[in-house]
Amino acid sequence: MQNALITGITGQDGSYLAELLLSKGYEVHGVIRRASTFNTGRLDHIYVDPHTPSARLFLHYGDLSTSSRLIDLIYSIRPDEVYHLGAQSHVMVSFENPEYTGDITALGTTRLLDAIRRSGVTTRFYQASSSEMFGAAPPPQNEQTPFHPRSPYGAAKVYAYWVAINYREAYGMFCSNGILFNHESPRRGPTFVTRKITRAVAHILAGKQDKLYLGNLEAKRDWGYAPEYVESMWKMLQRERPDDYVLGTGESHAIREFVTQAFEYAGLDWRKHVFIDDRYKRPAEVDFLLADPTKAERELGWTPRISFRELVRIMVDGDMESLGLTCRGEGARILREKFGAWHQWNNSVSDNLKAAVGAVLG
Ligand code: NAP
Ligand code: G4F
Repeated sequence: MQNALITGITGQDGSYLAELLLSKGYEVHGVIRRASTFNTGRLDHIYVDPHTPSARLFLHYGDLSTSSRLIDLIYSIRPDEVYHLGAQSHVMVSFENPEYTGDITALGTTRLLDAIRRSGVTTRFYQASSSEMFGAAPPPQNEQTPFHPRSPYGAAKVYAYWVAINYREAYGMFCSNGILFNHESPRRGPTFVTRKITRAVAHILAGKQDKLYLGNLEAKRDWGYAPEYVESMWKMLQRERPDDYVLGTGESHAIREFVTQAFEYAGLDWRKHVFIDDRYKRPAEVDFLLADPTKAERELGWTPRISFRELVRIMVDGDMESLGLTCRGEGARILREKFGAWHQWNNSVSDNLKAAVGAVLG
C-alpha cells in the first residue's frame, strides 16, 4: 500500500487531498498542531479511531517549527510521497507577523526537506508554491514569469520554491513545485475574501449579520475549485521526473465581481450590505493574477472543470446549507454533473470513497 504524509492536513487543501488519496487506496498520515480546541473539523467526516483494524488515516502531532519532530515522523512513517501544504498562508497576516511567516512558511520547508535528506528515506516531495510569488509581475503568469512578491508571505513562498529546487539539484531528490493560483471551496478559511463574502451572504439571509466590511474590491484573481487543484498535486508526484507547474483557470475576476455574483445568486442587493474598511487594504497589493496553465494541461492532462460562476454558487449554497437555510441547490447539482468522482458536496463523501475506505466509514 502506498503511504503519504501531508503537512497542513487540517487545512482546506489538506482535507481534500486526504480524501483523494484515501479514495486511491493510500495510507494517509497527517501532521496536526496541538490546540486547546479541536482543529480537525475539516477531517471529521473521514476520521476513524486508529484502533480500527482497517483504519488508513493517521494524525500525528508536530509543528513546522521543530526539526527533531519532523525527522522523527519521516523516519517512522517512511512515506512514499510527502505533500507539504502546511504554512502560515494568510497574506494580510503575513504583514502583521512577517517573522513568524518566514519561520514557518519559508524555513519550515527547509526543515522538512532536510528531515527527508537526513533520514535517508526516498520519497517524492510536493511543495505548495503560490501565485503570490508573481506579485507585481504582469499577467498572464506562467512557469517562465519572473517572481516579484508583494508580501512577506509571497517572499517566504519564493524562498521555499527555490529551496525545493535546490534539494532537487543538490541531492537528486524528487521535489516538484505546484504554483497554484487561488482555489476556493466551502471549506476555505473564513478570513479569505471569497469565503468571507459567501459566509456573510448566508448570515445576512439568516438575519445574523447586516453589514460586510471589505478592503480593495478592484484586485483581480484567477479563482478555481480546490478539489480540482489537489488532483494536480497527486498528478505531479506520479510523473517520471520532478518539475514545476502553474495551475489556474486562465480566467480572472475582480473581487467586486465575486461580491456581485454571490449576492445576486442569493437574491440580495450587495450595495445595501457591503462597506469598505481600509483596515482590510494591504500595504502592498497584488493587483492582477491570471494563470497561463498551458504546461499543466499538456503534461499533466489537467484542465479545471468548475467555472467562476459555478464556484460562487457552490460556495454560497455551502454556507447557506451549513446555517440550515434552504439553498437554491445549484452547487450540489454542478458538482454532481461536473465533478462526481471522489468528492461530492460540502463535507459529504462520494460513493467511490466510501467503497475505498469500506468498513472504516461503516
Ligand atoms: P490553510 O487552509 O490555511 O491551511 C494551512 C495548514 O497549515 C493548516 O492545516 C494549518 O494548521 C497548517 N499550519 C499552519 N502553521 C503550521 C505550523 N506551524 N506547523 C504545522 N502546520 C501548520 O491553507 P490552504 O488554502 O489549504 O493551502 C494549502 C497550502 O497551499 C498552503 O501552503 C498555502 O500557502 C498554499 N497555497 C494555497 C492557495 C489557495 O488558494 N488556497 C494557493 C496557492 C498556494 P491549523 O489548522 O492548525 O491552522
Ligand atoms: O482571499 P485573499 O485573502 O487571498 P490572497 O491574498 O490572494 O491569498 C490567497 O491566495 C494565494 C494564491 O494566490 C495563496 F497563496 C494564499 O495562501 C491565499 O490562499 O485576498 C484576495 C484579494 C486580495 O487582493 C485582497 O486585498 O481580496 C482582497 N480583499 C478585499 N477585501 C480582501 C478583503 N481579502 C481578505 N482576506 N479580506 C478582505 O476583507
